[in-house]
Amino acid sequence: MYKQYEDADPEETQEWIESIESALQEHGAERARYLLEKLIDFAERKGARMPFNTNTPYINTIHSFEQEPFPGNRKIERKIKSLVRWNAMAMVTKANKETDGIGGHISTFASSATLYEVAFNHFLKGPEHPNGPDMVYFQGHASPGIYARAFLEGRLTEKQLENFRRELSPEGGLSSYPHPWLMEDFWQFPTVSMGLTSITALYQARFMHYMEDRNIIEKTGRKVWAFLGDGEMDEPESLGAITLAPREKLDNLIFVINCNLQRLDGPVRGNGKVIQELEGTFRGAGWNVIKVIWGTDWDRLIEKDSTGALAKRMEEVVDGELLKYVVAGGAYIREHFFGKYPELLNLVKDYSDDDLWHLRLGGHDPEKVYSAYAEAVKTKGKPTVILARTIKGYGLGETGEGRNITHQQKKLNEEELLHFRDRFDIPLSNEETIKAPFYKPPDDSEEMIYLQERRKSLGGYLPARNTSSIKLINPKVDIFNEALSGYGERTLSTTMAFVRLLSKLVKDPDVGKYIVPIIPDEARTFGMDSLFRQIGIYAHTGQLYEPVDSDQFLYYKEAKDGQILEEGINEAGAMSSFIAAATAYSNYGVNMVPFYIYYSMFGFQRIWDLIWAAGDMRARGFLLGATAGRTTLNGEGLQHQDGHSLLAAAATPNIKAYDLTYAYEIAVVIKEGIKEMFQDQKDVVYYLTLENENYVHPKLPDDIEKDIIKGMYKIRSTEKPVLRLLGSGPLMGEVLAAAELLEKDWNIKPGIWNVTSFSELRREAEETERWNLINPDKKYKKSHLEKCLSKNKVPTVAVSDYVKMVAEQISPYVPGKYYALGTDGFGRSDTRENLRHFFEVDRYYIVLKAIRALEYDGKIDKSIAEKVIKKYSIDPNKPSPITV
Ligand SMILES: Cc1ncc(C[n+]2csc(CCOP(=O)(O)OP(=O)(O)O)c2C)c(N)n1
Ligand SMILES: [Mg+2]
Repeated sequence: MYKQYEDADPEETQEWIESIESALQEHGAERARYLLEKLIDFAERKGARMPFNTNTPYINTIHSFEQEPFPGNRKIERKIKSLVRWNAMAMVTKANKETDGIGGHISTFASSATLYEVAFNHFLKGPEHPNGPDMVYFQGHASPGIYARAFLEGRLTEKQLENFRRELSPEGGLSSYPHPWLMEDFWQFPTVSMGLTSITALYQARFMHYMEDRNIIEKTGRKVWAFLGDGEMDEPESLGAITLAPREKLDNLIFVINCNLQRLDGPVRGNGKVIQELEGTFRGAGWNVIKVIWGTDWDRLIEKDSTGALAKRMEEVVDGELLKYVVAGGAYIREHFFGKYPELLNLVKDYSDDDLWHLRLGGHDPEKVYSAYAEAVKTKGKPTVILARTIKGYGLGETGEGRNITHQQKKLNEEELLHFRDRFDIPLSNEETIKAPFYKPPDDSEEMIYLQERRKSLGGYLPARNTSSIKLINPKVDIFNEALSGYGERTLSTTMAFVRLLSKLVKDPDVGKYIVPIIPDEARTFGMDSLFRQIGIYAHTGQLYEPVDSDQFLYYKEAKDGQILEEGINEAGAMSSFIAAATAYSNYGVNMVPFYIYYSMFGFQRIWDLIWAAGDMRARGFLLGATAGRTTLNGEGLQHQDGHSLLAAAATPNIKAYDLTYAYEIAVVIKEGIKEMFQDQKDVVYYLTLENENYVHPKLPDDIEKDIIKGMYKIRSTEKPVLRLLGSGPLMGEVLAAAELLEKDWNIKPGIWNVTSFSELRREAEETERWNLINPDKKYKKSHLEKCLSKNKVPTVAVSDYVKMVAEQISPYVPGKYYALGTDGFGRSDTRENLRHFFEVDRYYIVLKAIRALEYDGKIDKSIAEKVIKKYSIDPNKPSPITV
């Protein structure tokens, strides 16, 4: 390294350098590396402590003499790239000229055009490739460039480009960012919530190994490519999971980080060097790191740097200053970069200021980018990250290139358009240019023929999402029999009932193999350890040790073909695995059925953004929030007790959420979920809350299966309706007890309903109401809720172990006054009984609420409520659970 410029004994230093030089010349780099490692090892053993350093010098990892030759036609590829650049820029400019403020990004793709074009022309395998397509995660806000290329390829029309960010226009438009939900046969991976690309791509690559190791798919060398921004790498999810990749030997994974050194507001690391920082982090984690910093123009200077002054200067200059060079011109660069040392000034004495300003950087040099990709795809046993230095807003002229405001630039003025046209040789007249038209050469032009041939030889166009349908054989009906027929006198929790069902499902001869149980280190909590032995925990390397419990029947069994994904304490990673499995139907053409079971509180609250992305990605699978319910999980307290995930679930468009009471409900819902997602091919995710309270589970009553799915079924009706009680999940027990008290102590007999899903009831009621609104000429339709409750305007009291808003979702659609009891506020640790009393959802509060509801309706006298309070010792001075 060049940090210690002062040398106590230069002669001695020179001797050492010469020795290594001769080793390099005579025996090559491998031998030189060996010698250096030996020396370091020796010095360290003798007490010379080496400073820890994960960095290499600030130069390209691949030296010019090691470069794989570029096989393409540079001239034609430049033409194509220029056209893609132009159309991408024109698309955003037009959209914003027409509708000011519609937004879009020009400068990001301008910086990464070469990174994408080299990949498209030489590396990314398409859907018809015999080995199967690569999976490509595009940097979300580089979408204009990806659309522009698809336009040249003939996949998108001019009209579609015109309607960029105008998806509601009658002819259809293009979504702002990659959204499979909105462009289902185009985009595969939603990437624009920064941080999610890295972690989901990592687990996608890992899931590919899982599918190969379990012999569900063949190993054909498919790759996962993730194109990322350097600013985006600051998200904890971007770096938080990177150690997984070397550990799992994911040589199918390639990250390409577009290091334009800028994010939205300014530099990523003004006072440091983001490329070096990322290199250190990735190398430390065990990745193959390829830095592509300098273009071919710099090679000559680097070769001539006999004094090491250039290397030293490259090392010391910070990103903030490097960014200044982009905008300040050649004279400034000569003075401030090269002017620091006389040897450096001398090095560039033959260069004009203009030459200095236009020395090309690595990420804009196709030959450098090509050789990095070529090495990445050949690398065995570990993942590769390419750190490519680029310029944000490259080619946008003096107002846009490299400026801090460049990210916000949404259109080009006339002068800038003309400059852009000249810089990239777009064959348009001045008159045409200023209208920013889309431009596509004739199909028989050399560049169009080249572009089509390249994609054809790589297996067709990308991005492309596979929408072809595949059918899954039904699980055998008898799998569900046990849960449906109840467990007699035996008490058990819904979690246990679910686990019993899951262990039967994995044994099903047709479906079992495709079930993917995913757990973040809570299998024992949920009583799932029996599955360890039964189906094994997936481990790419198998089990290299004898587990401490090997003498036990249920030992911790890891296996190469293990079925369980045990992700450790890592909900974000586990959810990323879920996403990979839940979209395998599209990415691999195989229906995998993930069951991701986790501590309910650490689901929606912690990783909702990933769940949202799963929705966008059209995931299909089961999420199971176990140890759910604010008062049902009793000892754990505030940070563990989930009383609101159902609210988040209700707000996520394709989540079907259920809070279930009895084992038969679980069986009915899972059976239906498998049918809906894996036979009817609907893009929904089922979310079930599961609890750990033990109670008796009866047999499935007749004819209620459809009602369970719709969200509500009748437990008991009364001859003369006076009052309704709605119970949900484990609090059904309190509702039933309250009904008994009402009858015994107060001679009131309520009707009782079990609500399996407030959100499904609400959705259907809302949809029905909408239909009625816009169809005044048609016969009035009734929602399930209305059909169940008729027009009976008796008061309703609904109880759940969640915040009141969960039950209140249906209140606009319930005839009569509606009252919800719920568990708003921070949790506490105590017994279930005390907690339910504290949160005012126990049987006594339910009775009180019911009595008061009748009183408000003028049905009974106020004095009764006073008696209720007295009889059940309800303390009016008890602290409120909702005030903080
Ligand atoms: C989680 C999240 N936060 C903020 C944003 C808004 N955003 C969009 S682009 C951007 C800057 C991106 O910088 P960088 O990753 O360096 O990409 P570049 O455009 O420089 O290639 C920001 C902050 C986002 N998309 N996602
Ligand atoms: Mg950036």
